[in-house]
Amino acid sequence: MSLEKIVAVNVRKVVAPFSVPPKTATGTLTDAAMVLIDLETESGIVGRSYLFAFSPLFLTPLAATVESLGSLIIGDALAPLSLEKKLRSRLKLIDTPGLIGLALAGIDMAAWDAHAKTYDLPLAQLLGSDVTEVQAYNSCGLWIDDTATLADEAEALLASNDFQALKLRIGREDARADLAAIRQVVNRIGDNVHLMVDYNQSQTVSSAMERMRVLDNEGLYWIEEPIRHADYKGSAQIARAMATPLQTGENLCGDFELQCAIDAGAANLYMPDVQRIGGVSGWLRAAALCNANGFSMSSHLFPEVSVHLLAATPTSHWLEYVNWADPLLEKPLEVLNGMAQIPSRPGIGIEWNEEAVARYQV
Ligand code: SMN
Ligand code: MG
Repeated sequence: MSLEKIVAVNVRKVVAPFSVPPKTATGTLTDAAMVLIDLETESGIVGRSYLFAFSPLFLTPLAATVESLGSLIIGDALAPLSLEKKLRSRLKLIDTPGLIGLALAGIDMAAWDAHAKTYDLPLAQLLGSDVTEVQAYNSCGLWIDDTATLADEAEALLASNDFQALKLRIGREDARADLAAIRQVVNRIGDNVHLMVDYNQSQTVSSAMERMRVLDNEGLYWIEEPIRHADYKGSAQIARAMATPLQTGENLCGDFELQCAIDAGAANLYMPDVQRIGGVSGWLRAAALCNANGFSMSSHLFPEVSVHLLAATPTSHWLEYVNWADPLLEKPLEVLNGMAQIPSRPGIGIEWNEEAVARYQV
């Protein structure tokens, strides 16, 4: 069987509304600014993926970067690992952090989607897994916001699709306000539900150490990114001092950074983000490292593709469920009894709702 040839990499920019706009201790998002990628092959197979630009301000440079990299693979065989190797070797001198890294991941995901479609298999099955569902926590709310309504919000987030786990954003100016928020939520949802909390890198090593002494006794499932993500040494110091697992990884760019974090003892749990870790190809290398080093691995955002990847991850832990791409999708990811369902259609299962894309395209 000869491999399909790539004939086009098409890119569109959209700005869609959030159902509840994300608000963290270190930044607020107003709209979901996304680059939609359609990678076409000679026989008409279309591989699809999307990237988050975090702000409409970065949509144009991100889309242009995807287009530039896409132009380098026109006429190439649809072989995701070989495409990735070629593109990365062409980028040695400029290096691949920032937007270039995101663009590479977007192309990689679209290539894997098309690759799985050529074999008529869901991506999880193409990767060799027969897993059909993955445990998910609802990350669509509990932003760092008005504490008065947090408990009601937590209850509503659990009730939708019978989730058994939630994530609360913390890092308020006054540590006592975080504690009050945590207790409000826990009092309402009870001990059987897992509550994760996320500082979004808002603390210093010193302030985190101080706050941990209090939060460590609250029965939290994990404490995420207390300090600046690249300070592996500081993170290790905090992880050693607390009994609650320290979770990090959404900002790791590639398996080498993951290895450095692991070597430093930066965390007890890792949760790579597929657009930062290097797409499907990068995820698979990260999954191998987590397995070899004995770390449970969760996902960050991008639930549509992450559900397939966690199915193929030896130390699979939790899928972060967000509905941010739902307005643009023909068939949004389904969650039943707190379990994200792997679609049985070929590829990742992303199909654009073209009417919605036209409405939100910029
Ligand atoms: C997060 C990341 C990006 C935007 C909003 C919130 C958060 C998470 O760190 O882990 O979901
Ligand atoms: Mg986070």
